[in-house]
Amino acid sequence: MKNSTVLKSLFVFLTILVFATCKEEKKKRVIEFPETDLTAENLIPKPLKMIPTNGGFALDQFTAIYTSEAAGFEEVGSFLAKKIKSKTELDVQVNIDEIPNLETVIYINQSDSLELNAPEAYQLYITQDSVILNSNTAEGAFRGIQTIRQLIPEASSDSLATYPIWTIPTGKIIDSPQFEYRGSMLDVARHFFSVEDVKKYIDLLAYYKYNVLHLHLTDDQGWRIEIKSWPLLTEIGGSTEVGGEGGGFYTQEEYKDIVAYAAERHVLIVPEVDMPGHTNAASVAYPIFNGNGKKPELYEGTQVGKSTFATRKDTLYSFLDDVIGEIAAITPGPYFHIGGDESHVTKKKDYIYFVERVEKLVQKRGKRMIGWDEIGQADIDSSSVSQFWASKKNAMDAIAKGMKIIMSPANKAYLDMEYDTLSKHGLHWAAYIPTDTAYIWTPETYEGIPMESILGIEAPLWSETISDIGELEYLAFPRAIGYSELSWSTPENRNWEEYKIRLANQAPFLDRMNVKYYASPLIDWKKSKYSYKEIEKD
Ligand code: TNX
Repeated sequence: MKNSTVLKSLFVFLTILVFATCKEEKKKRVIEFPETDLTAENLIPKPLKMIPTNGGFALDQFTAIYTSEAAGFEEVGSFLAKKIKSKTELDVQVNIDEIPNLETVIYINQSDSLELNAPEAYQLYITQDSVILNSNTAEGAFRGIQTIRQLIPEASSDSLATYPIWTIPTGKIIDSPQFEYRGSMLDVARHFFSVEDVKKYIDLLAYYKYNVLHLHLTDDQGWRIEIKSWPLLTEIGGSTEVGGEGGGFYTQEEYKDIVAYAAERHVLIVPEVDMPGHTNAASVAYPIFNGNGKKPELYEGTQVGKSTFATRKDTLYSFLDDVIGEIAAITPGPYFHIGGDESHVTKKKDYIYFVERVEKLVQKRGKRMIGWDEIGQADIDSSSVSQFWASKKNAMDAIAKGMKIIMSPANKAYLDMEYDTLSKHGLHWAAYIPTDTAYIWTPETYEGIPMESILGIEAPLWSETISDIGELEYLAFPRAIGYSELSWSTPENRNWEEYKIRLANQAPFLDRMNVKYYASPLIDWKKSKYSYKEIEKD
């Protein structure tokens, strides 16, 4: 930051503080806060450290937001203002020139403090008069405002003043994520989900401080991303889905719209083209690349492991160079996922040859390759990433190459597994995963994968059994909320008995967002529109 900018923000900040202090006396006369306890708030994921000071900050019609001028901070302030508006109806102004009859401020400040050296670290200092959010980066500030959103009560306390006040407990929060990669995956290939559905999922993930949405864009049943140089991929390959209910695909403009929407929420999109298995839709569009010796036909079933590419054809790699090139060009994030799972009809040596050649194509576009754990069998670079879903041996092989691991063990982290035998949707080939099982495990030590090799955690949502947003929400929530805590919070800060109370208190938020979550009977939901009994009835 330039010196003049530093001075300017310091000036704004001091003006606000002086102003807020002058007003203090008046306010104290008016507002008598009952004792609060910051540590008892229903924050998910649980912050690293909280120090309560038992007072109250009044969010009300006299609150304004000020932000640092550093890149991205004003946007974070405006995002918070919008969310405050939708929760409370308050019109909180952002960076207004003239300080009006102001009582309290939320100041979102860029700070170069070394204590905040992780890019997503933030600190919150909440007093009677101000909420000061410090972070090195706009990304960290964005995580911090999720905490502020969660601290704003659902209802105002109208007895404290003649106008409504939302009381935020005072104290200090020092927070920073345990893992840098905190993701969920959505399979838009088995069933297609609209841009609007994907945006809603991103909104929900961002609220719980996720920073990655991995989109499984292609599979046997459908190709869902426009490739301008190979138009039949979507024209033919995107024409159907599991059950034959229509299919669909994203134009590049729509995909860019998703990427931009995610970026505003500091969420990265990781695109996946799943190959050389899971390629039936591509082969129907362009049969010259088919490698299983059968005439490819559109597929609307749910079996896996029958398709493959002709891995020894050089033209295949020119085709994939185009595909990877076009997608990489509209994906600002550092990763490109090549799938690589369940290539049961690809000979092992052909599989390895394929993965090694495709890795070069990904690197040529300046991206890091991610693949399902099978890719660990190939001779690939330490910069590539293995997504551990089934085979510990494959994950260990990847680690031996210096690769990082994304933890997605199917029996713990798969959002498409049924909760129990009564589940309305889902599969159970890996396990039943009730809400507690999804939470009570330790990714840090799971299966002996060393902590220093773990890039993060991802919860994949496969869509064989779900075809609309309500069904998606049924499988994802509440479990995705638990995975946010597993990937953000330290093991010492996680405890099922205590977590389940914080989870129960997510019901008003989920209801307000119209999320049709599974109201697990293990949770004493605070106030749920979708009670367990209702679910049993329908
Ligand atoms: C396995 S997990 C798959 C997917 C299925 C999923 C269903 C993985 C890398 N492959 O093709 O959709 O099981 O749970």
